[in-house]
Formats: sequence, C-alpha cells, structure tokens
Amino acid sequence: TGTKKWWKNAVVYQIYPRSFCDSNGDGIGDLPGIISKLNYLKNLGVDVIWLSPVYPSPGYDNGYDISDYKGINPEFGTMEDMERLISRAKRLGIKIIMDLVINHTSDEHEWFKNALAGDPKYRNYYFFSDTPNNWGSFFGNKTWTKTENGDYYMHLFSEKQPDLNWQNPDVYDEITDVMRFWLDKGIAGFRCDVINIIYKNSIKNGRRRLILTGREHYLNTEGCHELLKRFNKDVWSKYKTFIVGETIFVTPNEAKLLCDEDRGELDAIFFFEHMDVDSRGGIKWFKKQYKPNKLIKIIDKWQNALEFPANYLENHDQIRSVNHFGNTKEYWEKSAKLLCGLNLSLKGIPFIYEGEEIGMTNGDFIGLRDIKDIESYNVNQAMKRLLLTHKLRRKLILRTSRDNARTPIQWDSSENAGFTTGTPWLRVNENKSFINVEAEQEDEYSILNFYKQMIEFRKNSKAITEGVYRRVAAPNDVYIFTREAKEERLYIYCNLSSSNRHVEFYGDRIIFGNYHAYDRDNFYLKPYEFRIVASNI
Ligand code: TEU
Ligand code: CA
Repeated sequence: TGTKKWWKNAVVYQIYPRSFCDSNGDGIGDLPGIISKLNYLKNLGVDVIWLSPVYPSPGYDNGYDISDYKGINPEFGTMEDMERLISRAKRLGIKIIMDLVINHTSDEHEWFKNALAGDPKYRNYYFFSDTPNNWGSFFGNKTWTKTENGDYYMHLFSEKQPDLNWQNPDVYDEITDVMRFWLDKGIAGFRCDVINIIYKNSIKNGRRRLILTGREHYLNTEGCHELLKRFNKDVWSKYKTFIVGETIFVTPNEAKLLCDEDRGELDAIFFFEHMDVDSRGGIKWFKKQYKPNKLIKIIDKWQNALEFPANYLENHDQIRSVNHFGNTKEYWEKSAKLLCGLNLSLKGIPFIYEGEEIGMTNGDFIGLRDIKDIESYNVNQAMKRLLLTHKLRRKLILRTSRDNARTPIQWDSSENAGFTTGTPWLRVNENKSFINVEAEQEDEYSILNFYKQMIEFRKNSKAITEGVYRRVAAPNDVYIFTREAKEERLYIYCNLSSSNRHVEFYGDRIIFGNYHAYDRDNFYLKPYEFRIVASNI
C-alpha cells in the first residue's frame, strides 16, 4: 500500500545517550562514545538509531527538558561530534532519528526566561494564569507553579518543563524551523515525545479523575491532528522522513487516526497498553500479577488494529522486558530470546532498547538514594504525602523506577562494565560479571547472538517484513500466530510461561528457535520456548 518507504523493513535501536558509552571519563555517556560503538550496532543488524535527546538541557528530566533546540548538550559533546555521528552512521548505512520534545521546553529555555521577564510575545508561548486549574500531572506533582510575578505557569510534567501553547502560530513557526534545522543536517526523522497531548483546547477545569484530571482538554484533540497534518505537509513530506509518535492513552481507534497511512499524520505510533498489563488501575507503581494471556490479547488486538505498529517491549521509561514479561532466574537466557523472537516476528517495525540485546535486567539498587529519576523522586514525595512507610515506598519505587532501564550498558565485566573509566552517573549492575557484550560475543548461544540471528532471519523473510498477521490460537500462555506472504507461511510459537505447554502442531519444518533439541512425537513447547515453523503453501 502506497510507496514502499525505506523504513518499512528497518530494525530500530534506541540509544539513551547518558547510559550508553562514556568516552571522556566523566561518568556520563556521550556522542564520541556512541560513535565508537557504531560498528557494534552495524554488526548487530541495526538500520536506524533513535537517539534520545542530546540538546542543551539542565538535565532535570535527563534531556526531556530542552533549553536550546538547535544545540548539543556539552555533557554529550559538540555539534561537530553530532555531525560526525550522522556522517559515520550514514557511511555504515545507519540512519538516525532524533527525539523531538515539543509538548514543553525547559524552564531554562530563552523563550521561558523572556516570558518570566514579562515579554508578552513569549508569555504567549506558554500557559500563564492567575488561577491554576485542577489538572493532574504525569509525575504526581502539582501542575502549576507560582512565579515571582505572582501568577502561575502550567506544566503537565515537572515544574521545570513548562507546556508550550500550540494555539500560538509563533510556536508552530519556531518548532518547524527546528525540524528543518536537523533534517537539513541529515537526520532521517523524529520520535515525537508525548505528541498526542500537545494541543490544548482550553485550560478550563476538567472532570475529576483518578488519573490525569483535565485530560479531556488535551488528549488526541482535533487541533493535534491538524498540527500533525501541517507538520507533514509543510516539513516532513519534503524529506524522506520516518516519524514515530509516542502516544499515551490511545485506544486502537484513536491510534488509527494518528498513524493510518491515508491520514497523512504520523508513520507509526508507540501504544502503551501492554506496558500497563500489570499496572493496577493503570498506575504502574501499584502492580498486580502479570498474566501472559493478557499480554497476548493486547498484542493481538494492536496487531489487528494498526497497519504498521511500532513494536517494543521496553524503553528508557519502562522496566526491563526480561523482568516485566520474562524470567531473570533459571530461564533468563531462554525468556530473553523468546521476547526477542516475539518482538521481531510481529507485523510492524521493531524497536530494540539499548542493552535489551544482551538481556540486561532491572538495576540492583540498594536504596532510594541510588535513584536519580525525577519521576521517581516526585512519586516518592507523593507517596510520603499519602503516609506510605519508607519500607513500602522503597519497594514500590525500586521495582518500577525508570532508572531500572537507565543503568550503564554492560560492555564487559571490568569494574564499571566498560561503560566509563570514571564514576558512573548511575549504579552499574553487579550482574555485568556475566551479562555483558564481550562475554556474549564469544558465546555462540548468547542472547546477543540470538538477536543477530533473529534480525538476519527477519531481514530475509518476506512473510515477516511484508506478510499478513493472523492469530492462530492462544492456548494457555502460548501465543501462536502466522505471518504469511505469497511465497512463505510461517507459524510463530511463543510459550510465555515457565512450564511445558502442549499445543496443536501446525506447519512442516522447524526453521528457527531458542531450544536446540525438539521433541518430535508428543509435541509440546518447553518453558519460554520460541519456535518458527515453516509451512509449504
Ligand atoms: O514520556 C511520557 C510519559 O508519560 C512517561 O512519563 C511515561 O509514560 C511514564 O514515565 C511511564 O509510563 C515521555 C518521555 O519518554 C519521558 O522520558 C519524559 O519524562 C516525558 O515524556 C516528558 O518529556
Ligand atoms: Ca562522557
């Protein structure tokens, strides 16, 4: 359908620069560190890098609070480093998409400073009011902060992230100019941060809710769809871009309006429903038991809903997938490979988060002092106000904090896992002793080598890159689906449980899997077994 887009067969790898690789010993990952690992990524089979923000920022939300959209945070390097990264990656056939955070800026951005100084032009870039509304925030803190002038400004995230007023045409001009600035440097597109909440219809009070009072005024508004159509018409369509939107709280129907091809808005979207499969009442800090059957139902629903979903099982905001949906004990290796196989067999574009390819797990934090994330800090404050004990807050936060996915990448088993020669900004997990790139490169049966083989398999399979998706069956905790193109039909088996599961046998010959011996007669899947079976059409 439509012109074959270069990104349709791509495998995307997300880099959270702060935690990827430090080249100058200050304990913070940086651009030269990323450049030093481009061959590693090429070797893995990566086509596109999604680079989390590297713009100047006070780092309150680790770069998702931008103070200059056209610069590079000196902590990560220089503009020359960025240009070198783009050109070196290009030479290796790797494209880069950058993180576009345009729902809000940092409160240290020039625009906000001018607004605080009373400049009316810049005050209208944001939301100021003498009387705050009753809206809730994403980080559990207040949504309005008082200025020295006695009025208030609105921020759906932290108080250092004031929301931009997208009803203001000046904001449109500023940000589309930013987009062109980076696209002209050879960037291949953007991952758009919380893109479906940027247009607020009004800042009137909302209906009181448990989660995000006021969201009816800004979630998936018509104004947002109009902006996306204009971004596409005025900017993105003039370059061969790939645009993926981070869209929170979307239903399949709302998501279709954001990314179906004929809409002329986004190319793909990240939905969240599977991330919240074990969230009690939609709040990830209060977990309920994870049930594989529920995960299967959710993934199947989204596979049927969207023409081209963005598939992911973890990112810099979520806990590690092997903790979330796999097993970190006796089935650590098997379950990490199963999750790889599942993610890379689905219809759509697969995203791999840095460290996922070696089976990195949640952090091994000792106490709340080890946690750096502003979201965790604010949630801890909110829990204190709710009189939760330290012991309970420690448990709830350590197991869910976004820092679980932000521990330094484990390149080898040396003191700081080869991430830095200095003091790492966040605690390195002790399991770097056996979970690290170097060890896994040497082990033919490692998770890393399974990722390489699965990415290679996927690239050579028309059924997976272009085929039709159809769920075949979902016996208890097992997900069986087909991917079918003209010349190839594959049956994909995923046993998402830690026990043997008898299943109906379909297909003719096993061509890929995460176990080596198969029990031919009484057919069953072993714990966390992943299996691809080809069928003669
Ligand atoms: O995240 C959007 C968001 O709502 C996150 O807070 C996420 O949903 C939650 O932490 C876990 O479910 C984006 C960025 O990915 C995140 O890193 C930023 O903190 C946030 O926006 C503000 O820019
Ligand atoms: Ca550094």
